[in-house]
Amino acid sequence: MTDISAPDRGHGGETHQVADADHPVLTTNHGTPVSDNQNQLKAGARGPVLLEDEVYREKINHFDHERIPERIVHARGSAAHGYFECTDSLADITRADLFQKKGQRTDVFVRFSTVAGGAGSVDTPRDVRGFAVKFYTREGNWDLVGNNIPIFFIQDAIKFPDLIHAAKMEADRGYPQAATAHDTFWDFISLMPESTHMALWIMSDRTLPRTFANMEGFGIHTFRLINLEGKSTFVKFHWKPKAGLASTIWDETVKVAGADPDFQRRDLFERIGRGDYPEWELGVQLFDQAFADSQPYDVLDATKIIPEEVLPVRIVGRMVLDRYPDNYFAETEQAAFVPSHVVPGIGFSNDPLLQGRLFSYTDTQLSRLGTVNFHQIPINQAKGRPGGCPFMNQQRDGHMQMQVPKGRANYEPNSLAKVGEPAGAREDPENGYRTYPSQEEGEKLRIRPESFADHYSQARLFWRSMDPAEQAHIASAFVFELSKVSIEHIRVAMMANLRNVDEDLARRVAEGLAMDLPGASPTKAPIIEMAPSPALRIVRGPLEKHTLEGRTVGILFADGSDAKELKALKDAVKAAGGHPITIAPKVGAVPLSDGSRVKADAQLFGQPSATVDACAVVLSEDACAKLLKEGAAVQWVMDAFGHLKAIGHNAAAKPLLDKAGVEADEGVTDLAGFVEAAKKRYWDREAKVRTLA
Ligand code: HDE
Repeated sequence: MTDISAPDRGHGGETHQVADADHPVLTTNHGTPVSDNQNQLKAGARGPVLLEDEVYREKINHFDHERIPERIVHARGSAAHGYFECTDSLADITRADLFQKKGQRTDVFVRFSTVAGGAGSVDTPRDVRGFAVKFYTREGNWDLVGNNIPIFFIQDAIKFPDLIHAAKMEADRGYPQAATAHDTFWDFISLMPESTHMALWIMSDRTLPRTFANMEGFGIHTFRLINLEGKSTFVKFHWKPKAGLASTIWDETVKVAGADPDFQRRDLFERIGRGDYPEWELGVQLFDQAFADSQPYDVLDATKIIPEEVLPVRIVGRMVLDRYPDNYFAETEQAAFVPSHVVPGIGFSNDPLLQGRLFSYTDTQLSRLGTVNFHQIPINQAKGRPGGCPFMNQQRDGHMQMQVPKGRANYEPNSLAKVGEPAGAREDPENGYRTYPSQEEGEKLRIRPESFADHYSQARLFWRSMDPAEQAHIASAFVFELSKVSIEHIRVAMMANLRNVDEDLARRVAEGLAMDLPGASPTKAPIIEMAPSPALRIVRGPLEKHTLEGRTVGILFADGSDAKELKALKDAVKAAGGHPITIAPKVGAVPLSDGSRVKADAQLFGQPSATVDACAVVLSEDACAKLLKEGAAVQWVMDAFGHLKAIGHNAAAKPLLDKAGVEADEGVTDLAGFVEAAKKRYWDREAKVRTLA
């Protein structure tokens, strides 16, 4: 019988050779070489397939089981490897290995994520971003599992399932995916005044980060650092992005979601690929009980910040991400972050949100990864020392056990050494992990402390710390989200809460919805006036960086564009540290003014201007005349203007700008002034292009 697929495969009929690294023959999982990976085993060429076909059965059986349960929250994530370097020793404050010596490096694996959407959802919804760091220290793994916002929705972990159920797609209809703009989310928030502060943060530009490299990260809770003498210092952790804080405009982020659902994952991959390594500084806010007692909020309440102006952030290290994972599933998906995994020198506070998390994460790994041996998966191994940390104990067996422990010593203590047999590992009272012996006493109670009762003062602090542009974004975001709420009393309840934050905010939201302002909701504690914290701003804030470094510049060109102009522009963008992306109506070969033909990096329809940080248009008069009739080209420029980006153009491109409604301002420039102009956004333009609340 002739096999029509046979000529494509080698090996058939050759001398017998065993599969090995030099002869990488396809095998089954059990090592049997495979002769044919194209056809099932059949009785006759056109006959029925045979159940005995192990090659097919094993392949499809493994495929059927490829997926594991996605994370119940933070399912959509992207990760990278890198290192942490201590830049300022904290040896007097903590004995944690990674903070001992300036210059000391510790490997890390970092996973960024959105919270509400499933693993296949888009990268750019309005959502909190996870910022989880696994430090492979020499004394075991420390997981600092944080977010890009320094506070949380709730004060007690027992409310977490309710929060997440309310935020995810609605139970009966199965939508919306990765969005908070729906009834059940705002119903829950409106009934939980403690989440008002977080509601302000998630309506701000913080939930629309431009890229992962442009986000801050926070440990959120108060933790402890413990030194060799056993002294404890309270600490809050901060990650400050070297690339600067940067966010997108709502309209822009919606368009990015459509154009490139993987926008932030792709950015991380490409950024690392071109050596533009994302980098953060690690900062700490250190304090003692006396400081905690002096503050008008409880440092154990995760809905509160300690303003940086009150307690400055001390920079103690930097983190560089310089390697993209080799395999998404093996590393990013199987990475198990567990906040209870700390190392000697780091401990917990009594924050009831943190304490609740200390149980949840190990538990979730068991359902997600399916075994108590998840620490043996390569990405989760404690590998802070060459050859791995010497982790040894008497825990044994379990699903997917990968280790083959030797000898009889599977219990401790034992006296097997006396007969010359290996005795296994022993405890180390001197150097082993010691919990800080804080004094605790009290009645068993299921209550919230009085010191957690103030839900509005810091929401007000946040609102009043914002730049006017950011305030307009927040008010407009509330209008947008509440307009998607169909049950009217939920909107009313939310506005009643907002009245306790700021009258102007509440009025703007009510006007935006064309609804009457309700009376303020009752408060359980007096609202206090706290000094604004400019450190909380993105727009015109201390971390807004005017630079092209690490940023992308889209250059729209077409047939007949001036070759010299194009080259000079690309060179200038690169010289300023930017990444030029040339975009043309056809990608394969674009004829230029000098007769040369160049490839474009991207096609006009596939790379809307929302996907780049600054925009330039270099056209010939003929091409410009054609593009005036091309909606995608007009939209490209219109969006660049609407998203407050710099637009550089040559003289021939001017009619396209006119058609797109571009008005002259500081950010619209000829090509000579473009590179300088491209380093920032033009917030003052916003009033011209949209009506904000
Ligand atoms: Fe999480 N969270 N969380 N969370 N969280 C999970 O663990 C949980 C909270 C955070 O990239 C889950 O492995 C409870 C705060 C990140 O793999 C789960 C509470 C903060 C990630 C879980 C919180 C976070 C998670 C789901 C209330 C910021 C993704 C999958 C007490 C400080 C880590 C998993 C990654 C993931 C529980 C609140 C950050 C179910 C019970 C506050 C970045 O265990």
